[in-house]
Amino acid sequence: MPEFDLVIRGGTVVTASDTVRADVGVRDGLIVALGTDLAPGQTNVDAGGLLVMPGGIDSHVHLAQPAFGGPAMADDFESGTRSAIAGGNTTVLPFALQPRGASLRSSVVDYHKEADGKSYCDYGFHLIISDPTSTVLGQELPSLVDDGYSSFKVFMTYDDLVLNDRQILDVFDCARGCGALVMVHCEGYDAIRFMTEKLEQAGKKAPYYHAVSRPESVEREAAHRAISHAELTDVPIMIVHVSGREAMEQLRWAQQKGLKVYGETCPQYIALTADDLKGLNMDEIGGKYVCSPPPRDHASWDAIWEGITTGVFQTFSSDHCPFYYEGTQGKLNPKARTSFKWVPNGIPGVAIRMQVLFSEGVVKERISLNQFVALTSTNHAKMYGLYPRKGSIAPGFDADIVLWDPNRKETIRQELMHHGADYTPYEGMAVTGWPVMTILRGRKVMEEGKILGEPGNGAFLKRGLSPFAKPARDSQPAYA
Ligand code: DUC
Ligand code: ZN
Ligand code: ZN
Repeated sequence: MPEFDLVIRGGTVVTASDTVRADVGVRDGLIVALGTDLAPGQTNVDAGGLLVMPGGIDSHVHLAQPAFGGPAMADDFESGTRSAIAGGNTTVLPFALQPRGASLRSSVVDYHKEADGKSYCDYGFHLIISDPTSTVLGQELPSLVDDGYSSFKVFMTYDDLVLNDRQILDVFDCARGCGALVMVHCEGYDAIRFMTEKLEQAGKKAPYYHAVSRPESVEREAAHRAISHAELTDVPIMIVHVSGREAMEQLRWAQQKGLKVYGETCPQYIALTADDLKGLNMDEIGGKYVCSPPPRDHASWDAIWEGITTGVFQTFSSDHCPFYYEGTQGKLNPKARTSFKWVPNGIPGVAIRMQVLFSEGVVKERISLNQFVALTSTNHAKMYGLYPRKGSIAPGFDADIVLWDPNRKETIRQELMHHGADYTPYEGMAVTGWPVMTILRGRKVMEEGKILGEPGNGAFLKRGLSPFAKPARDSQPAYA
């Protein structure tokens, strides 16, 4: 009987801290050895010329989320996680959403039904809180955190999700009590409604005006408000999908003040611009790029890189939120043709997150290989209570591994995405660096673009508390 089930031989192992030539030995789904000249395994993979990195962890994806009467999402757990492994990911964290008036616990039970037996990769759930009643805050959240749902998301906009300031403060205070990390969608609801009404009155209804209706100031104001509320309640927060300089500088300001404010950014903020929303002559093609916050401009890309390279951002996620383009469920649905405000917000990206960061970051020498691993895997595991099970290559970790060809030149194309959406907003983008094999707990699930895994290979991850959710030692809110 060979000592190892799998040996990955002759590659360059990259973690968030080290880059070494080593073989990796896997047994029973775990990494059990790193060394040179390991004995042959039952299966042997030649990784010569390849990077051997922790599988991607995408801590911000939306799959099979309730549509509130709007167009349905283009990905369920099956297609969304298939796309994830095609892109070199082994874990995703989507959101169990509480519709207003519903119990959070029953929303989680329903979301498990969506996921059970369907996932190609491992997954955990964040909780979206849209109705923070006293039962939710006093009973449901503490018990859900104990059960492994250790992070929440709150929204500062959207009719069906927006929380007012008092509700945000209550959720923050609750998170502090139960040790959960709160992710915040920072865009100001009233400012967006005002802008939308004014733009529509002026006849400015094309998809491009989605970006005009949510300028950077709207994101900056909300980010500042969220930071102030986090300071008042003395609770760490994670500001997600930061799009440009204004919000990035709010994060940096808070971090320099010593507040525990963490940041996430995404491929759309270094690879797309608001001009993409113009389509051809302000036509409907621009709907393909409608997401929130909207993509900005080239100067904003520079600001996002400044935030990535100086450590303002800890995680690089896709915010994969796929909708169809064509058809009655698509971004081109009849209502959406009447105004940008009806175009569903969100774009697919889980299959290209890592390639975009590698190509724009590592290949262009903005970040090191080790920073790349931190931003796409290790920091997600640490931030969301999955470390030290996920996020590195060392004995004892799950054997979640991506083999990466750093020299492979590819053009991003719809047929490589394996997602449910009928388009990719990155169509035609040239990248260098591509995942050639994805290994989930020791099992090959993707090789050279072929999906080898099956729905149901992925397991639910009960997460621990985030060490990042701990307030600074000895700190207290003034009311404690
Ligand atoms: N917020 C997200 O986090 N994802 C997609 C749409 C949105 O507004
Ligand atoms: Zn959001
Ligand atoms: Zn999102």
